[in-house]
Amino acid sequence: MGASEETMSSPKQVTHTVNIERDLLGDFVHVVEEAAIASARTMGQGNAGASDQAAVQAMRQAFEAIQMAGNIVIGEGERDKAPMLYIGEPVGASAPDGVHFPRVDIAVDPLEGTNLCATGAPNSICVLAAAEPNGLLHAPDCYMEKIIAGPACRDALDIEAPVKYNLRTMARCLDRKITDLVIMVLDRPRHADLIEEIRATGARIRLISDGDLSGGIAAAVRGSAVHGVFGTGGAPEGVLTAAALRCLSGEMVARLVVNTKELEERVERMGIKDPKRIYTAKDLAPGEQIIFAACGVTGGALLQGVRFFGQGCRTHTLAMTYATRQVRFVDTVHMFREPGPRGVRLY
Ligand code: VTB
Repeated sequence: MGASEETMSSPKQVTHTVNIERDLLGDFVHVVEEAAIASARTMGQGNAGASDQAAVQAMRQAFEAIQMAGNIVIGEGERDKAPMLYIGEPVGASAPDGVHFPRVDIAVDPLEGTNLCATGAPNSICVLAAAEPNGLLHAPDCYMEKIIAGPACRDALDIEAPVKYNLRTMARCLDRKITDLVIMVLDRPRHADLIEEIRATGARIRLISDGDLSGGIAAAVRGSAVHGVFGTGGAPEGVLTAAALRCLSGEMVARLVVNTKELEERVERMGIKDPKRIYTAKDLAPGEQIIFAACGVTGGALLQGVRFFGQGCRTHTLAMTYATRQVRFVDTVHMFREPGPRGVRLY
């Protein structure tokens, strides 16, 4: 270990030389792994609330060991509604007197796709994003209209343009025919017109019952067999998607759906001046340092689910950083006890 690294390991020095990505990535991988293991134990039991609860508790507990002054900016809800991981909750280990841990804003979706987990369907994941203070938009818990695609479509899509225009552009950017595109859309009545418009272009559609966040990440990773995500889903999921897309250099355009007086007031109270503003990934996750971590609960397009075996389990995590440009697929064997005669498998 070099002299400078030794200095870094002293908590007293941390505030002077904060590097969130380098110092906290491993800790955050552990957090999503713990949440995934806990919720995976509830897979298929048909109780989405219990699956979510398991993830929330495990995530909250894992945060307690991290040397950081964490602040939940996107979480389970407002303080009066969510006992844990509520918006504004401080998380992290308590610092000894005179020591200042680095300040980190954190967005969590402890279990994205609670119904997917509860029914054993693919693509449920445990997710978090972290950045320096104000590095993630404090989005209201409302809907967001989104178009998400990979790096080939950077700066090319327009949320105000017709669906046909965006699909043509995507096809051109990806150097393929529209009929070769696969577009993911949440299967909801509100998307009936959108689905018709996509079908009319000849593009192929994959309807999903939940999880436009994991779909959005998949769209920005080559080989996932998804080229774009269109439609309206959660705004908090939108911010998490944006954090991932910044790390993957993907394309995202989005707009909040503010369609009631109450929402208008809420959005204004949150300091959002123009509710019709069109956001890019950078607007939603403007951080200079960003960590994104997602661990598979049930296997899907991008990540394998948690696999339990006699003495432990195996998890699959996507862990990325923005400034230091790392994309890690982390395959972890968690041994609950000393491995028996079968030991550890290669994969
Ligand atoms: C959206 C979507 C999520 O839940 O929030 C959706 O972004 C809820 O939409 O990925 P509805 O109100 O139409 O059910 C997810 O699918 C899962 O959290």
